Parts: sequence; structure tokens; C-alpha cells
Amino acid sequence: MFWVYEGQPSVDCLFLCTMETSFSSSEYLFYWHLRQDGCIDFKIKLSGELSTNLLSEGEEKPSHGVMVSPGVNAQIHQHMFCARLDMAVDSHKNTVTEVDIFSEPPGDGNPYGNCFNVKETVLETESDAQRLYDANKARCWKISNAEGKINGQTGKPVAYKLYPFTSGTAQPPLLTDPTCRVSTKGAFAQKHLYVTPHNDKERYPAGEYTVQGTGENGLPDWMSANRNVKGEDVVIWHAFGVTHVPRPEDFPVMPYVSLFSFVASLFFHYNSLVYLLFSAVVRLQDSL
Ligand SMILES: [Cu+2]
Repeated sequence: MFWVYEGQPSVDCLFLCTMETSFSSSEYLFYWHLRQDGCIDFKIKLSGELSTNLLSEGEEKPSHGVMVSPGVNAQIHQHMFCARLDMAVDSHKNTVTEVDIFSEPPGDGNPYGNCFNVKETVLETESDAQRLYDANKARCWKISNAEGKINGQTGKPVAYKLYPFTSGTAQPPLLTDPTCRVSTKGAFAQKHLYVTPHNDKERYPAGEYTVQGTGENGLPDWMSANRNVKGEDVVIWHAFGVTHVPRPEDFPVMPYVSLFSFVASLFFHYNSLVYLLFSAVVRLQDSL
């Protein structure tokens, strides 16, 4: 089967699904981009009014912010999100691995010291599956089929990879001290990735009533059971965000973007855009 496509095959979006929400002074615009190469991007545009306060009388400059206008302080802050990703890579039972790049030490197998390689670590239980991003290892997470669906080219299970921070610089998790109330309510944002077995009742990582709640009955409570996640029907929780040191250029309206991507990895036999190109050629020939 070929996709019907007219025009130049590319990685541009094929299908776009969007929603928008207002939260306090912020406007968040969410975009699922389903791309023609089989990959998926999730983009958040962070807009709305920058949160500011007036300096106190006698206060010359802010201690934890940036002056964006005379007497106007814009606080350094974070926007934290958590995406609940109910995975099913070619069937419901999947296994998640952490994928790191590493340099091999010089030796018999590396006489010129020029070798580097990839290491995969299986996340077996919920306590294993609480992970931080590491840009120095080009870290990503691979979600592989665990029910025998094999890629014919590689002989390995079909998979997709979750690449965090595919726009802009990598970002830290929640920066408040563990003793802070924000850390209690936002405990889900203290790591970049969590994996749990699927449960329809586990929906909101900060608890069912996020704003009024205490943070209980959310992701940390569920994961305290330390359930198995290897080869299970898994849900991935990707916590990410923007640590925002305001600029005058952000005032009064913010223009920021955060993005992560699901990249087909051992899923197709070839670059799937080739099929689009073939289809386009056939249509061109048919029209001659
Ligand atoms: Cu901001």
C-alpha cells in the first residue's frame, strides 16, 4: 500500500492535532505533528503574559528575576509539563530501554581509540524506571515490541525512540528544594522519565485534583508498589519543561517552544519517504 501524496515528499507534517489552554497568565498551545516519515513530534508553544511584579519601594533590582521594564520584575521560573504516553508499539506489550552513547576505552578491540558505541539498559521495574536525561550520552529511551514483532532488516524487535528536547537546549527537572511545597505537589517533575504498567485509573501524575491537591495519589504513590514494567502494557510519563530566565524580549508576551519526538527506530525497513516518492512518480506517469 502506498500513501497517496502529491508534491515533494518530506518530513513535514502530514496530520496536525491541536488544543489550547489558558492557565493563570499563560497560554499553552499543544500540537501533535504526525510526520510523513512515520515520526511524531509533540510541540508546546508557551505564550501568554509574562508573570511580573512591581519592585518594592527602595528595591533597586530584583534578586530572583530580570527587570523587563522600569520597576517591573519578571521572576525566574519553570513551566513543567508531564505527558502521559500510553504506548503500543505494534501491540500492547512493550519493553523500555535506556539508550546511551559511550566511548570505548583503547585496547585490543580499539587500537586507535576512535571507537564509540551504544549501550542499552532495560528498565525492569518502576524503581529502575525513574530516569534523568543526560545530554553527554545523547540519551534517549527506546520502546520495543515484546510480543515477537521483528524488523526484517535487523532481526530486532520493532521500536520507537523517545527523544526529549528536540527543540532548544536540554532542560533540568524541577529545581525547587525537596523540602519545598512545590516539590511535594510537583514530585512528578523531579525526573524526566517514568514507566508504569497501564492502569486506566492512573491518569494525573500530580493526583486527581491537581490544583487543590497535595500531590498525593499521583505518580510517586503509584510507583511505590515497584511493579514490573518489562514486557508489560506500559505507560510512559515524560516530564519536561522550560526553565525561563526572562528577557525583555519576552515582555509582555512570551514566545517559547518545547518539543519532544517519537522517532521510528527499527520500525520500518527503509526510509518511509521512499514510498511517498515512488507513489508520486507513479501518479506522475499515470498522468502523462
Ligand atoms: Cu515563562
